[in-house]
Amino acid sequence: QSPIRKKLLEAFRQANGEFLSGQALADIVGCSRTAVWKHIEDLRKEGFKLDAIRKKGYRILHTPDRVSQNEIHLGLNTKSLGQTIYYEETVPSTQKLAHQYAQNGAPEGTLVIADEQTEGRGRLMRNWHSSKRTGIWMSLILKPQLPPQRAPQFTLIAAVAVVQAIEEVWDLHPEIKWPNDILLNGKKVTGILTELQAESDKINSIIIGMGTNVNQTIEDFPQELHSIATSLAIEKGQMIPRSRLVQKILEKLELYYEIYMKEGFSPIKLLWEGYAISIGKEITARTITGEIKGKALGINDDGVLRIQDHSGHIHEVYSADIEV
Ligand code: BT5
Repeated sequence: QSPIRKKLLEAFRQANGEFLSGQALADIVGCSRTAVWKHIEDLRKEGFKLDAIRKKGYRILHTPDRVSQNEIHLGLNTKSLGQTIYYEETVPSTQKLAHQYAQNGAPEGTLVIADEQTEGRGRLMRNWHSSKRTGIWMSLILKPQLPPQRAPQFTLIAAVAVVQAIEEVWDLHPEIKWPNDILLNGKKVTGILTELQAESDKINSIIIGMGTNVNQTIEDFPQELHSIATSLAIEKGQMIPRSRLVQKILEKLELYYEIYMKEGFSPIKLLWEGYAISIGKEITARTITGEIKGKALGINDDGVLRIQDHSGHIHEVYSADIEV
């Protein structure tokens, strides 16, 4: 992504659908009018629709439903999250790629996003179905100066951000199933996978993988997911531009990440509890070491789930699959 392209898109964003003259654009981005024209031609090739009217200049009429740097940067209102974007049409897994970028010194806020994943994964190496151009498959790199034990909280911060983004952009009302599922009408619309590169006492990078089903129809999912998965389009009854949602998720995540770094986990916890299902209910938690049945009391200040079994004993569960 050239800096000129980024400035150009930012100028169009600020113009908010109004015309900008070729000269004004040239001044803003600091290049010649011919160079501006070339960039505009490139945008057209990528599916942007631009009006060009003599004496008035250019304006953007339509942005394509793609999730490459251009579409995301046009209208992105963040300081650091998503300011660096690596977009690929197809990758095995954005998570895997983000690990590599993080290792090679990618700055905080770097986003890795793809239109398709051929080996998308969930927790415990499960598969994450990521069909082409239908969803948001992305991994975000953060570099908080924190001890590694704080990492699970990032799944909950991300969950709050995604829920609020979906609420604000599409007026749907998702719920969170601890620790990492976002549901609409009881079916999974988003899964979150938080991973770490850390030393014993400090985090180097946190990699937050977020997979959201956006424009799938039910036939786009494999049979085994029909009863457990849904997409925003299925719930809303209309197709949805993915880049808008990516922007909103990044904006919300930046906001709550900042609050979290300043004020700690308690403000996030409050919000999270407002969206959580299964708190206060009888649940079964399947962990890798066994099953715990009991009442979900809530999460503690580390984001750990507390379950009281029938003998009254309280278990603290770091990761599990929950059944209500
Ligand atoms: C998750 O795991 O929910 C975390 C998913 C994270 C995916 C993102 S996409 C970008 C980044 N790159 C990656 O490679 N991964 C991350 P878990 O809680 O283990 O749930 C996995 C289970 O969800 C599977 O076993 C299926 O039952 C179900 N599942 C698979 N694909 C799904 C989909 N597209 N929608 C809903 N459910 C799905």
